[in-house]
Order: sequence, then C-alpha cells, then structure tokens
Amino acid sequence: MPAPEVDWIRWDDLPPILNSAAILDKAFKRAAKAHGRGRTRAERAKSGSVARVHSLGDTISSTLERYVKAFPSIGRLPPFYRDLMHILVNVETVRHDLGTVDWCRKKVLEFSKAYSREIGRSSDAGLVEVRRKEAYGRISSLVHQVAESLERLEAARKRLSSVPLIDLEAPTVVVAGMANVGKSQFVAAVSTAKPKVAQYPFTTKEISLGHTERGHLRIQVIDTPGLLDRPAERRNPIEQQAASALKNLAKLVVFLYDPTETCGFTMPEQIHLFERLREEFPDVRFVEVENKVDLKNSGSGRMKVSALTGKGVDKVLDHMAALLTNRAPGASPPQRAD
Ligand SMILES: Nc1nc2c(ncn2[C@@H]2O[C@H](COP(=O)(O)OP(=O)(O)OP(=O)(O)O)[C@@H](O)[C@H]2O)c(=O)[nH]1
Ligand SMILES: [Mg+2]
Repeated sequence: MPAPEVDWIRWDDLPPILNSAAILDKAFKRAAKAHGRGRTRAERAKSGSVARVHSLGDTISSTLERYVKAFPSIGRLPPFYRDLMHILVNVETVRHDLGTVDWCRKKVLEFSKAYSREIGRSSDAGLVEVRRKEAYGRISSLVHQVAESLERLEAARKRLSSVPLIDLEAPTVVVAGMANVGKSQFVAAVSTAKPKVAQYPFTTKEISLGHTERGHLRIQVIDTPGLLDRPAERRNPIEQQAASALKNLAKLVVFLYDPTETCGFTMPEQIHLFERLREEFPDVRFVEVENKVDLKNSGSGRMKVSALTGKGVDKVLDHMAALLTNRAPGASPPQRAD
C-alpha cells in the first residue's frame, strides 16, 4: 500500500461555507467598490460597469474555488479518515455537490467574462446599464441554483471538522469498552483530554484525543464511543467510529471493564464484547483493565484502576508505555501498521 499522504489534511481548517445569499452579498459589496476610469463620464460609467461585473465574477469564483479545493478528496485519504468520511457524511452526495459548485464557478466566470467583453464594446450608455443589470441577474441566479449544494456541504464540513487531527505515526492507545464503563473518565485521568463524563450510557458520540508523557514517550490516547456486543454490520455510525479507531489507529487497545456492572452491562456481556473485538481485530494488541476498583475489586488477574480516584492509573500507564516500546516482559514485537 502506498504511504498515505497525510500532510495536506486540514480537517480543522476547512473554511466555513457561506450560503448563496451571503456569497452574493459579499460579492456585490465588493463589486460596488470597483471604479471605472476614462476621460468622459460615459467612458467612466462603461469601464466602471466592466470592472463591477469582473469583480463580481472574480469574488464568487474564487470563493467557490476555495471551497472545492479545501474539501478532502477521499481517494487520497489515509484509511482512518476515509472510514470517518464514509461514516459521517454521504460521500456520493458530497462529490455531487462539489461538482455542482465547481460547475457554478465555471459558469459565473464565463458569464462575467462574456458580459464584461460585451459591455466594453458597447457605445450605448443605456445598453451598458441594461447589460450590467442582466449580468448581475444571471450570475445571482447561477449562485442561487447551487444553494442546496452549498448548504449540504456546510453541514458536511461541520461534521468533518469535529474529527480531531490525529498523528497517524505517533504511538497510540485506543480506549474501548462497553458504554458507561468509564472510558472517558479513564482517558481524562491518564491524558490531557477533557472528554465529557456522565452517568448515563452513550455519552461519548465521537472520537476525542489526549496526550500523555511517559519518559521520552509521548503517547496519544484516544477516547471512543461505547460499543455494544453486536455484529460489525449492525453497528450504528457512532459505534463505527470506535471500530475504525481500533482498526486503523491503535497500536494498543485498553479494553476497559466495569466489574461493578453499574454501567448497565454484566461482566459476561463485557467479556463477550472483548472476545468479539479480539477476533475482529486480530492484529491489534489488547490490554484488559478493570475500572471502578474503588467500588469493587473482583479479585481477577486483570489490571485494576479507579479512573475516578486515580488509583492504579500510574501502573497502567507504565504498562502501556512498556508495551508500546516493547519493553514488557514477554511482550511480542510490535505489530506493523501495514
Ligand atoms: N466509582 C467510580 N465511578 C466511575 C469510575 N470511572 C467512571 N466512573 C463513573 O462512571 C460513569 C460513566 O463514566 P464515563 O467515563 O462517562 O463512561 P464512558 O465509558 O466514557 O461512557 P460512554 O461514553 O457513554 O460510553 C460516570 O458517572 C463516571 O463518574 C471509577 O473509577 N469509579
Ligand atoms: Mg465516554
């Protein structure tokens, strides 16, 4: 597989996409400032009209071009971002809308050039004004024609911008488990992330990111939405994000259990999910950790923490760092990402 081209991804600086009325408003305001030159009033009026139609076309086409260019092109995305794009937006619709907007950009340029040429050739002052108005009208109607595409693209942009910019090369730990077991609390305890923690299930709706340092090692820690124990094809889009993080980002997965079962799921259910994930992602290394040890110590052989009080967190972090640098006793060599 060719090396993914990651340096151009700019999920977080996709420009907000204005609606058609706002684009026109901006373009008309700028066009109104364009002035003509000439010796006579008629000459100045004519070249002023040419300049305004030109300016209108330029502002609109450069605005639309910026939108089309800034949108990530799915074919060049690394697998995680490609998955996320499929999960979060309708890729076919986005493609279609980008095509429509680009069509509009070309048409606007075409019209503004044709009209400014025609106005420039005209010697009739009345006709100059008629043509300028006509150009304004036709260009406006082109932009209004793509109003729905612009709105859908803005909605897609908003959804895509919520995906954090992840360092695809950094040592990465993904925290997974059933809903409400304390994944977000754990990620908050071990890293710089400040995810929302709440006592109801399915609080986390998207992937979030934090960092932690262990000696010289800077570990990326990823919080994921809770998974239910069901086949991959029945996962909802929120769960699909968690699965994609396991598949594409994790060098190591911390699978968190809640042995108190206050999360709402029994231990056999949680173990079943663990077995399912291990089967689905055979190349990923898992560490099983029991959370909420402040409430209950199951006496099992798994590592134990309290994400709430911080008990045991250091030990788990040391273990994570050791596995990531392959220093753990009996650790197998790190898996290659490819
Ligand atoms: N007593 C105790 N409560 C905890 C601990 N860790 C988390 N909790 C509580 O468990 C509840 C769920 O915590 P979250 O971190 O939101 O759980 P989650 O796994 O991220 O949940 P989803 O995002 O819904 O999947 C919250 O009320 C937390 O305060 C712990 O170590 N001890
Ligand atoms: Mg959560």
